[in-house]
Formats: sequence, structure tokens, C-alpha cells
Amino acid sequence: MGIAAVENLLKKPAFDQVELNPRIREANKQLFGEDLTAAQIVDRIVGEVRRDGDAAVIKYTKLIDRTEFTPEEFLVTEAEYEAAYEEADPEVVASLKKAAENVRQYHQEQKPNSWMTYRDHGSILGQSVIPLDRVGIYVPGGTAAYPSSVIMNAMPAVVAGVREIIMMVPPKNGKINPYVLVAAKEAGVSKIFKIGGAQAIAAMAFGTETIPRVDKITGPGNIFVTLAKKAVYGHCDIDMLAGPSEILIVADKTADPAYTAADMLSQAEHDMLASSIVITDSAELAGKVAEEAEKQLKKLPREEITRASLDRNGLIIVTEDIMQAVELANVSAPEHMEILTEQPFQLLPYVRHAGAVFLGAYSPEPLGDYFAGPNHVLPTGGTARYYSVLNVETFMKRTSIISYTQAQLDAVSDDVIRLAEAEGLQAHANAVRLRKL
Ligand code: HSO
Ligand code: ZN
Repeated sequence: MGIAAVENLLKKPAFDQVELNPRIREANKQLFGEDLTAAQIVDRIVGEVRRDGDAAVIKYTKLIDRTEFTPEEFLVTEAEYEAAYEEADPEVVASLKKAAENVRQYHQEQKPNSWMTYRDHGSILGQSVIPLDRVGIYVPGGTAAYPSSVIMNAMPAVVAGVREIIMMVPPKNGKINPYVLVAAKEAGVSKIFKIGGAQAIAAMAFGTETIPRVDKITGPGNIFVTLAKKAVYGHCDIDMLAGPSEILIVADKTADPAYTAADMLSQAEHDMLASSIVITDSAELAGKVAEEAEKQLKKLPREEITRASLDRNGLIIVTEDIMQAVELANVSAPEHMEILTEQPFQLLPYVRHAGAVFLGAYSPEPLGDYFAGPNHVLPTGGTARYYSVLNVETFMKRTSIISYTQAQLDAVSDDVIRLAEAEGLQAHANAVRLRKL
């Protein structure tokens, strides 16, 4: 196969090209009484929530989540938190606490500083970095309710100093996964509402009678959540448009085939649409990884999803040399890149597009998903070309600071006046001319 053909294989469909699962499409046809596209459904829900506030949120929670709530019942109560801690396995709670601490420490190091510099004649220039006032985190429900993602979204906001962090989770039979509640408490989330889907995103973006309007929405979700985030962008900020999980492993002949296969399967099990790719300069390793994957696959509880994902988006590519493998990896711009080679750090300088890089045999991707400290909210679908991993600055903004002395303004006034007049803006010029010595 030519290199261009391989590059094409590595390109991901855009987030809005992902086709709807036929089951979901059929269910929505029943719910809405007509065959609407995901975008049409989202437009309708977002528009109604913006117009009708709580009433629309109640309506869609009843329709989609089959839960009848009054506005007061959306909010998770202290009693619900207590019940969650009681229900939760204490060992899991202990591990969540350790994970939260690692994530806090890592993000603490990211915190940007405000700065000021003194210029000529005592004038001052600088930059304040200020946390957002209020942010909203979306947490998916069902099998994708990941407590680890709660920590990953909330902790950078906590470290940034955001005053209020609210969270939205779709209720399942009126309830939320206890570990999601525990993780939220441990991470420092202020309030949780049992609301899901596009209605949750719209409620946070516009505010309702009971839900406060936020300045930024982060967190993954299904296609409806993702399209809703795109629809409200501009009314508030959003993090990124998340797609299915991806792993790309660059491996040479020294890689362990069982480890390599296991790491492929770890992301394939997330989602039928997830992608798992190995690129290696060793045909022998390629063969062994394929064999191993099949062996391990058979024993997985999520075999069906994992197999479907590998059938669609599983690839093992053999290149002429390891540099070609890295070049192809950059074309893919994967969410997670593993480097399983004899000298992984030698390849690191050539990695240009990846959400996170895992180096060496003992840094499997799930270590990053749960525990090491770096964030697991990462750019997908090739957007690592221009997006960064979720971080403390995601929850901060920068403000410029300018303070000149009289002498310093006088020294530059002719330049400023000339530029203002060249733009035909006399009032601008006057503001400076008036102050001339
Ligand atoms: N690999 C996922 C995150 C995750 N994995 C959560 C397990 N739980 C997206 O990067
Ligand atoms: Zn994962």
C-alpha cells in the first residue's frame, strides 16, 4: 500500500460525521414522532431550554431519561452523597482519593503566574491570570459514567481557583452512579444536577430559574452533547468537541506483543467507534500482536464492543523504519500515543501531534486514564494538531495590565496621535493630546 493510502486510513471522521447508532435513531423516532437528525434534535432542545428554562429541562428529562423531577429535585442532596459513600466500596474510594491527589499535584505545577514588568520612567506592563467565576462539567451516564473523568475535569478547575463548579449527570432511574458522586465530592465540585444530554448543556449555557449560567462547559458526551456544546459556543466557552477514544502505538521489535495487544484492547473496549492502531517496523511483531489480540479479546467481558471497534478501526501497519512509523503517527495525531521501542525518549523530539505520550513498556495508557496525574481529557479525531490536553489554564483567562507615567506617555504621544489620525479616529488622538506636557 502506498504511503498516501495509509495516510488516508489514519484520518478520522469529523465529530459531526459520526453516524447515529440505528437503535438510538429508532428510539428517537419514537420519542419525537418523526425521523430527525441528531443536529435537528439538538437545535430543538437547545432552543426550547433557552426560551422556556426549567419547564423545557423538566420536559426533556421526562422524555429522554424517563424521570419526573421538580426543579428542586434536580439538585443532588447531602443525603444522596451520604448514600453514595455508604454504597461505595471503601477500597475504591481510597484509590479515588489517591488518584485525585496525584491529579491535584500534577495540575498545581501547571498553574500560570500573573506578572508585571517595570518599563522606562516607572511605567508598568503586565498580565493577570484570573480564574473563571463559574464552570459546568458534563458527565455522561450509562456505561460511560466514569468517576475518573469527574476528577480529570474538576481538578484543574479547582486548582485554577474557579469559585463555583457545577456538574450535570443524566439520571438513570432517577439516580446517579455512586462513584461519580464520590469522585465529585473528593475533587471539590460545588453542586450536581441530575440532568443529561443537550438539555443539560443548554441549561448551563443560558441558565434557568434553578440552574446558574456558567462561563465554560467541559466534559465529554455523546453526539447530542457534543453538538449541543457546539451550538452554545459563544454564549459561553467550551473545552473541545470530544470524539471516541484512540490509541496509537509506535513499536519496534523489542516491544512485548502481549503488552502491545493489551494496550490496543484497552481503548477499543471504550466504544465501537474507538480506534486502536499499532505502527511498527517489525513484521514479526505485527503478526504476534494480531495473534495476542485475538487471544486476549476472547476473555474480555466487553468482547462484543471491543471486537466491533477493532473490526472497524483496528490497524496494524508495518513500516520500513521506525522514523516512518513516527511520521505516520503524527499524521494520525492520536489522543494517546505509546512509544514501545528500545529507546523511547529518542523518538520523543519527533512527536509533533499527540494528546498525551506514554513512553516505555511500563507506562500503559490506563495508568494515565486513572492515576499518574496528567489529565485524561485529550484532543481526539486528529484535533491534537491544534488542541491541548485539558489543563489549569483551560479554566483561566488572561487580562493585560497597562500603567504609564506622565513622562512616559508624553514621550510616545506623537506616535500614538499619528496612528490614531491615520485611522481617522480623532477622539482617540485627543485622549492622548490632552495629556501632553
Ligand atoms: N481513555 C479515556 C478515559 C477513560 N478511560 C476513563 C477509562 N476511564 C479517554 O481518554
Ligand atoms: Zn480509557
